Amino acid sequence: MHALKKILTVAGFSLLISSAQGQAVPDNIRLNQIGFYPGAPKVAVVVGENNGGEFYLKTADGTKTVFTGQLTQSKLNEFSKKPIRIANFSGFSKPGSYVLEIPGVGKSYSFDIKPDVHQAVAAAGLKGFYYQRMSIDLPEKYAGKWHRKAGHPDSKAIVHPSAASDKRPAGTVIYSTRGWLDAGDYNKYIVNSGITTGTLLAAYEDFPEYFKTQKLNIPESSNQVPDVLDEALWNLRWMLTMQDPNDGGVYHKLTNPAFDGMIMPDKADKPRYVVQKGTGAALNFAAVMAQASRVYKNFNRDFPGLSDTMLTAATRAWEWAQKNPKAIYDQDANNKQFAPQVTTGAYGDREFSDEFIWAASELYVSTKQDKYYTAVNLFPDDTMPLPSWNQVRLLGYYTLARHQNNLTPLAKKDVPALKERLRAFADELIAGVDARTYRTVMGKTEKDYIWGSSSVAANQGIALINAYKLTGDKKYIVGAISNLDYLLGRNAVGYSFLTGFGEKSTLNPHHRPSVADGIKEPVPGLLSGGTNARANVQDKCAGYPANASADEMYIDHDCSYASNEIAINWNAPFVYLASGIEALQDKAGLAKK
Ligand code: G3I
Ligand code: 9MR
Repeated sequence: MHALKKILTVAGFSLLISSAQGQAVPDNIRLNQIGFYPGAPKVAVVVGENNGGEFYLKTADGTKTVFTGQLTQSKLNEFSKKPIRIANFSGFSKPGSYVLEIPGVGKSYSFDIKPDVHQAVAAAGLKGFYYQRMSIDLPEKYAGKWHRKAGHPDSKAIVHPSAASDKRPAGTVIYSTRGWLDAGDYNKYIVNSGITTGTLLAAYEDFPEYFKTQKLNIPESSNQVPDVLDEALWNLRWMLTMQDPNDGGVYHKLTNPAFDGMIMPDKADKPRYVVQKGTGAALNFAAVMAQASRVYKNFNRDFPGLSDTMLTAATRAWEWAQKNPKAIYDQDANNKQFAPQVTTGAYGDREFSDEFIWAASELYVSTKQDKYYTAVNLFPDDTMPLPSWNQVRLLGYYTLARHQNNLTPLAKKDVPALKERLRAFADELIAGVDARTYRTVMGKTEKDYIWGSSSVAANQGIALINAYKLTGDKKYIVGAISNLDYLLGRNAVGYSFLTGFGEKSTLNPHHRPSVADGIKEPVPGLLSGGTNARANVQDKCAGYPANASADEMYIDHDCSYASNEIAINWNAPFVYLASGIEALQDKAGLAKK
C-alpha cells in the first residue's frame, strides 16, 4: 500500500486513484469530503486545465442532476502555479448526499449537505483524546477495534539530575500517572499540555450548551459531567502531579531518555524521568489550572475540592515563575551536564512574555484580584500572534473577552480596545480570501505551512469564531468554515487530515499505536500535522513530491513525522473549530438556507 501510494504522490496531481468503493475517482477535485451546511458557502477546487466550463451537482448515486453551474476561469495557484478553477454551488441548499461531476475531469468524492454536518467530526476529534490516554486499558467497549492494553503507568517516575532539589534529590521516585500521550510519541510535555487543555476548556467555556449533550462513549459518559470535562480531567490530574509540592515549581516533561520504537504502549517499559523545572512549564501550568479551577467549580459536587486544589496549584506555580522568570529548558545544555541524556521533544521556548500574559489573565479572571491584572504588561505591543505551543498570548485575550461582563473596573476599561484588536486581527485573516485560488483563510502566505500547519488553520478558525462571537458578523464564521473545509479536503494535497473521515484521508500517521497495533485503519479522530514546507529536510523521508511547493509538501507515510504526525495541540483547536461551528450553526443561519 505504501509503495503504491508513494508512486502516485510522486507522479503528481492528475492521476486517478481508487476510492473506497473501488470506483475510479479523480484526485483533482478537492473539497470538504464530509460536506456542507445548507446555509453556508459550498466550494470545490478543480486542479488542472480542462475544456468545458460546466459542472453538475448530482445525487450520490449519479442518477439525477440537481444543480448546474459554471466553473470560474482558471487562475494559477499562488504557490504551485498550477491552474485552478472553482465550482461554486452555494446556491444549492437541499439536504442530501451528492457528488460533483465535471466533464473531462470526473466525479468528486461523495459528500452531504445537511444541518449538523460536522457533528461527527467534532465528536471524533474529542474522542481522539480518549485514544491518547496513558496508564489505562482502552477496552473494546469504548475503543472498538483499537482496544489496547495500558502502558506507561508512570507510577515510578524518576527525578532526573536536571530536576534535583534538596527535598527531591536525583533518583527520587514520584507518582505521575495518567495524562495523554503528546503525539505520535509516548512522552508527556507540560508546555504542550498547557495550550491543548486550555483550548479544550475554552471550547467548553464558549459553548457549554453544545458540550452538555455530547456523548463520546468514554468510561465517564454516564456521569453528570460533560464528556469534554471528563476527558480534560484525565490530563489535568496528571499535570497536577508534575508540580513539586515543596516549592511550587513544575517539571518540564515526563519522558524516556530517547523516543520509543514503533511499539505498543504496553511493550514500552523504559525508565521515565521528570526533568528540569522551567518558567514555561510553570506558567502554562498556572494558566490552565487557574482556568480549570473556574470551570470545575461548577462541578464541586462531582469533584469535591478539585477546584480549590487547582487554584492553589496555579497560584503556587505563578509564584515560582515570579521568582524564576527566565528558567529556560535548554535540552542541549542539560545534556552536556547531566546523565542520562534526554533526546525527546524539547518544546524549548525561550521567551515567556506571552506565557506571563496568559497566566496573569486566567488568574485574574478566576480570582478577580487586580494584582494579577497589573502584574505584567498585558498589552506590550500591537501584535496579535496566532496561538501555538510557544505562543499563548491570545489565549489570555480570548479569556478576557469571554468574561468581559464579569471583570473589575480596572480591566473593563480595556475591553473596547481588546475587542477592537480581536476584530482587526480577524479582518486581517480574512482579507483577500475570495481572491485566493483555494478560497481558504489558510494559505495566505507560505508561512502558514509549518510543522503542524493543520493547527495553524484550526487556530485561525478559533480567532475568527471569537470575532464572530464579539460582532455577530457572519463573514467571520464563513472564514472559519473555509479552514474547516481546508482541513477536511479543500487543500493542495486533497487529503482530509482527520483520520477516519473522508474517502481520501490520512491513513498512515506517524503515531506509534496506529503503526504497531496491526489494524489497517489508523486510530480515528486524530488530526495529521499536515503540509510542512520544510518536511523533506526535517524528517528526510523518501517520497516527497519532487519540486513540491510549500502547500504540497506532505506525504501520508508513517515515516514522515514532520508532515504526518498527530499531536494533542493540533487536535484541540480542531475540536474547538468543528464544535464551535456546530454550536453556532443556527445562530449564524448555516443550518437552513
Ligand atoms: O519559528 C520558526 C518560524 O519563524 C519559521 O518561519 C519556521 C519555518 O519552518 O520555523 C519555525 O520554527 C519551527 C518550530 O517548530 C515552530 O513552529 C521549527 O522549524 C520546527 O522544527 C519546529 O517544529 C516542532 C517540532 O516538534 C520539532 O521540534 C513543532 O513545532 C512541534 O510541534 C514538534 O513537537 C513534537 C515534539 O517535539 C515531540 N512529540 C511530537 C511533537 C509533534 O511533532
Ligand atoms: O517519533 C518522534 C516524533 O514524535 C518527533 O516529533 C520527531 C521529532 O522530534 O522525532 C521522532 O522520532 C524520530 C527521531 O527524532 C529520529 N529517529 C527516528 C524517530 C522516528 O522513528
